[in-house]
Amino acid sequence: MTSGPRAGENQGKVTVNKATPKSHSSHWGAFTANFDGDALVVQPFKDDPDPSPILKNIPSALAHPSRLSKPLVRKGWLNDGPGPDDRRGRDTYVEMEWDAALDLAAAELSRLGGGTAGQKPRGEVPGKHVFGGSYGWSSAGRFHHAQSQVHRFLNMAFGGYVASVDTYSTAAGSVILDTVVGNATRITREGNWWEHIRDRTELVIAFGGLPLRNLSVSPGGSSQHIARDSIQQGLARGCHFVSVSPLDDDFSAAGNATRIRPRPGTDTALMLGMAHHLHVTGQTDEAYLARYTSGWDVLRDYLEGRTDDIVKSPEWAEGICGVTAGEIRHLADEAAGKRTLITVAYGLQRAENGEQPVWMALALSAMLGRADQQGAGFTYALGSMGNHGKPPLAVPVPTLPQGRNRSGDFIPVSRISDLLLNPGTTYTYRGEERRYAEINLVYWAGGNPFHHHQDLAKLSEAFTRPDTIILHESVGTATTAHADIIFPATITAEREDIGASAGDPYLVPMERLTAPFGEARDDYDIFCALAQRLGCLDLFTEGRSSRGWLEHIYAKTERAMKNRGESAPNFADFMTGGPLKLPVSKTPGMMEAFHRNPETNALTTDSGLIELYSEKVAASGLPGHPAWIEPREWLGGTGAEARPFQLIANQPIGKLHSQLDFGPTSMSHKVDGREVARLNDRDANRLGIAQGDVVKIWNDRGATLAVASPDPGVASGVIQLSTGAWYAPRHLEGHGLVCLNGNPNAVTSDRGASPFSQGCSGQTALVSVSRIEGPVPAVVPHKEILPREDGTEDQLRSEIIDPRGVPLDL
Ligand SMILES: Nc1nc2c(c(=O)[nH]1)N[C@H]1C(S)=C(S)[C@@H](COP(=O)(O)OP(=O)(O)OC[C@H]3O[C@@H](n4cnc5c(=O)[nH]c(N)nc54)[C@H](O)[C@@H]3O)O[C@H]1N2
Ligand SMILES: Nc1nc2c(c(=O)[nH]1)N[C@H]1C(S)=C(S)[C@@H](COP(=O)(O)OP(=O)(O)OC[C@H]3O[C@@H](n4cnc5c(=O)[nH]c(N)nc54)[C@H](O)[C@@H]3O)O[C@H]1N2
Ligand SMILES: [Mo]
Repeated sequence: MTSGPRAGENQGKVTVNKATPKSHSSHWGAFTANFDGDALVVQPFKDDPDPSPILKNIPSALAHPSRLSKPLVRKGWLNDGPGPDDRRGRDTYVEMEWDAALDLAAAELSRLGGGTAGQKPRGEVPGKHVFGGSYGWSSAGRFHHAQSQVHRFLNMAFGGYVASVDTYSTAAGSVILDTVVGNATRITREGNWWEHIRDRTELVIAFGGLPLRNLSVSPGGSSQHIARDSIQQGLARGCHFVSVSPLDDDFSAAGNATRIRPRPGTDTALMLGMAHHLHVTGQTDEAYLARYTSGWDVLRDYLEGRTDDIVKSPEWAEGICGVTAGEIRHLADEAAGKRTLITVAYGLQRAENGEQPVWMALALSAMLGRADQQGAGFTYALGSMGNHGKPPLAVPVPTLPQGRNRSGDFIPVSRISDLLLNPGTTYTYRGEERRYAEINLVYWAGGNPFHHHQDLAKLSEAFTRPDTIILHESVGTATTAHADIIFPATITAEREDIGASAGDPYLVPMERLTAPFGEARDDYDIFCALAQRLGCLDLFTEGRSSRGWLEHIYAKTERAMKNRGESAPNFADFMTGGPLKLPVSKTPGMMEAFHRNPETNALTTDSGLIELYSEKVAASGLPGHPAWIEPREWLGGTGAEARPFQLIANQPIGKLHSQLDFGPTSMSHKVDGREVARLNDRDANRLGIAQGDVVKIWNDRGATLAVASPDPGVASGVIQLSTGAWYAPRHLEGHGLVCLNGNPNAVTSDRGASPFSQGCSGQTALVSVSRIEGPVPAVVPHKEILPREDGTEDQLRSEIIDPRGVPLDL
């Protein structure tokens, strides 16, 4: 049986034997850890063939000066109560005791309709003014997954909330694949591609490359990094790798690969040129196209120029993408003659018209056919996430049930600024017209929108609009500096959990390594304390403590193992027994089954086939087939006259997103604490920019500073600045608002990828680049991103009981 709920159970009660090594996990790797004196010693999981250097960031989190130890409340909110407030982002914060801060938050939740879900008036849409989308990766560990926790809490306290759909990772790509192959998740996850690359594939064409830095990460926990070995064994067997990318190091395994550098955003034209060549030279697999696809005739007409008088010849493609017609023909010929795998990284679809390169790559692989050959075909985002291309698991992994969201309202996740700025206005998504809700309360836990969203000046403006913003965070990020009530959250090292990721072969017990920092509490305990005040504690906890929940969610996996006749330890033994190997599924994946029999295993598309033409897409106003659509910001367009560089804002090598940006691996990739931007060496020469110069990267949306690194491995006209630096906007004489630390989202655009998917398009942006002359301001250290006030709580206590004259009704 489980023990009863104990809200705030961590407080002062934790004793941990710190010397014994314990099992733990992170999004970038499983590991064991123990203390040697005060130092946390992290050892990669013994069965991980290629552990990530990002593991070295972990000890820095334990007591970093940016950690939050007590609840904080924004001074303006304390003084004036809830309401839109343009001081957000430039206000100071006051420390409060837990009970007082929880009372404040509970009063505000109850003012906005929070309380026992069952007491809602009939007919009212639950939580319609509460935005709980709360996008973000938080930490590995499936029970303390902050996003699940906040969703569950809002479902229990309000009966629902305005949610978010899709991800910043993939939205344009997922929406199009859902439409034209029926299920984006299944085509991404079902297929043993790394094994095939090792043993069978003859040619891999990787749009966006196969960067090992990205493959170090799997959401929920990562135990085995197999990409490097698989690629190297494939190379040794004679498999040819072609990395199509503006950055040479997007193919980063040792060994020879061919590199092709199209202009960013033009891969669809390159693929159309290949397709045209295959078609006119009779190298298409017409039998495959007839049996497995619909709409080939429409795409063929488009290739031939029958619909728009433009023949999509390799010469036409060369004019757009900059790759010579000869190279395009050569690649198409090679693909037709070999067992070819085509993959497209997420990065390409995080862009305007991001649907098109994904859809066209699928079409190109259909034209090549080879349904019966393992190791040939199309797979989505093999180079983007460590758990793709591995066989799916045969048993379910633990997750926290989130309850039911009865609101039914949502936004496509990257519409956050528009939601807050334009309530009541309409937009389209997947062919439907929708309307933005009016939001009073934003509740965020486990994400950093001032890392992940684009056009951060616009987001800052959007965050002035709600009445109240409540946030759980473990460190003082730029998002905390825009919130009203901040609850300090523990990090995984300070609690128990279970690490798991779809497709990752191990279930990893995450033992507690140390006591919580200061007065930080688990997200679960914070929600328990609020649920208690709102009268929905039992609903939220179902009578379980954290450990009770862990036992409960582990039981599902344990049962499934036993049903298959495999042994599984009981919960207590599992938690101290190290990573548990899980069985993998032998059931054929979606595409394999479809290829075996497209009638009995039809896809869940309108036609049951791979759609090279889609009525749904056509009805949304886009061309109904994959097409070259000129983006607003690209190097071949008129915008490039004023802003001659294409920024690539890709994933950082030394960290996951903004997490542990202060850790040693992350810091080793910076100069003087500032993010580094790489640009082509000849471009740098031309502009008089030398290694180590600080440059301003800017456009009409904003500006950010970075340290220049000229590099022949970067395509001409491209400047690469990875995401992750903590946003630190400051007014600089003569320059306006500039992020001193090098966050690229100061300059990216938050326009939707298209009216169909409304996906994040933040991977690229046209910018100007110039060297900063004269003295350069220092970076803002992590610990100063959130401005805190000293010891004023007592003076303010009289003002904090009753923010808007609304009595606490408990
Ligand atoms: N320009 C541009 N922008 C991008 C991208 C890009 O390619 N280009 N990539 C996008 C992509 S793919 C993604 S996924 C997003 C990532 O965006 P996010 O997922 O928002 O980024 P993280 O830095 O992982 O933010 C997680 C936050 O949760 C906090 N946290 C960690 N553990 C816990 C916990 O247990 N409890 C609580 N309460 N908080 C916790 C961390 O301190 C951190 O601040 O960024 C997107 N933004
Ligand atoms: N180390 C590390 N690994 C990570 C993450 C991290 O933060 N750090 N984040 C994880 C997450 S949440 C996600 S979603 C995935 C993201 O996976 P991706 O989105 O695939 O990763 P990115 O690095 O943003 O993009 C991959 C590459 O695409 C290339 N690219 C960009 N635009 C174009 C284009 O128009 N054409 C071509 N041919 N190439 C282009 C860029 O050179 C870039 O390096 O990574 C995961 N892995
Ligand atoms: Mo992502």
